[in-house]
Amino acid sequence: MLKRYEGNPILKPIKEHSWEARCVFNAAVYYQEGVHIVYRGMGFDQISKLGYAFSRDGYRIDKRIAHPIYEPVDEVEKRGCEDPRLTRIGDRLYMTYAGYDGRKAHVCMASIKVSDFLRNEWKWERYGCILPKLPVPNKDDKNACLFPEKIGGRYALIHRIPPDIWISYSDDLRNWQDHKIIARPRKRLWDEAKIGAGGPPIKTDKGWLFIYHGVAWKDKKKKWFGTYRLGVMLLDLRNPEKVLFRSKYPILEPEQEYEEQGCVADVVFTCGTVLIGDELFCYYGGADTVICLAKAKLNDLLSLKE
Ligand code: BMA
Repeated sequence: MLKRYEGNPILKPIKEHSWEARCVFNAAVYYQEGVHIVYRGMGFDQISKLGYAFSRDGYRIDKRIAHPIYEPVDEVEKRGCEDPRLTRIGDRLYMTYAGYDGRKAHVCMASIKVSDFLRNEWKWERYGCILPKLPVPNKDDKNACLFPEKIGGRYALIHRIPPDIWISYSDDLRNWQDHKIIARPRKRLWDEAKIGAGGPPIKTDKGWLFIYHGVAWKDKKKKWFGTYRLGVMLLDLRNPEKVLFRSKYPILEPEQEYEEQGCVADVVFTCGTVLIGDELFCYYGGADTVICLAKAKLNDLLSLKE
């Protein structure tokens, strides 16, 4: 369903930059006169930091900053800031990401004024972990993304406590409540083991278009996770807890060498898409090692049946 760009990968690790010498993957994207890419980079210390690149046409990289633009500060993220997602609300960009403390992942958030971001002045406001009291304790919580507008008067956040996708609501973006499961893995399908968000949902007249990742078990013992694939859901505009459609088949799965071989084999994983004209540009990590692009016509995604 998603068609790969022939020029993939669009970003690779840079040996000379220790913080991104081993892999670059899982990127947040924001569109304004081009695609702003905030990506996860990792060196041989295994600590993830976030880098920045810009592409005017969405394909070719015109600018890439040599140093990280965001790195661990808080205790909860001391072993890495992972898998960013960007959502614009008003004149600010909100970045949700997984803070890793060496043991567990936490949903963390930061924000920045759009004008500072565009000037590459990294004046982040940090919120730390925004979901400190989980409905299910002692589990990872990650793969969080914000809806771009309030729903029923409140901010809404999608996140993943394994193996399910949850939603939570807030009046002030700091305190979150009403945690509910909106989607679960499906037995004997490509998303049987665990599921999680792709990028922030995109508003369309048919509903919220929501790309997600699904993981299969490696074998029948159901002990180890296997292949990561991407699928699509359509969520009700006024009540995103209602899943109107969920693809039975993946829209992208590892097939190319750069998806099958790398730091983690058999992975395609997205943290963000942008709409350019009538096409959805999906930026994704291949085998947790490189950053790639695949596209589809928005209407084709919306008219998927099964
Ligand atoms: C998930 C996350 C992603 C990664 C994926 C595959 O748990 O850590 O960052 O791409 O595993 O390794």
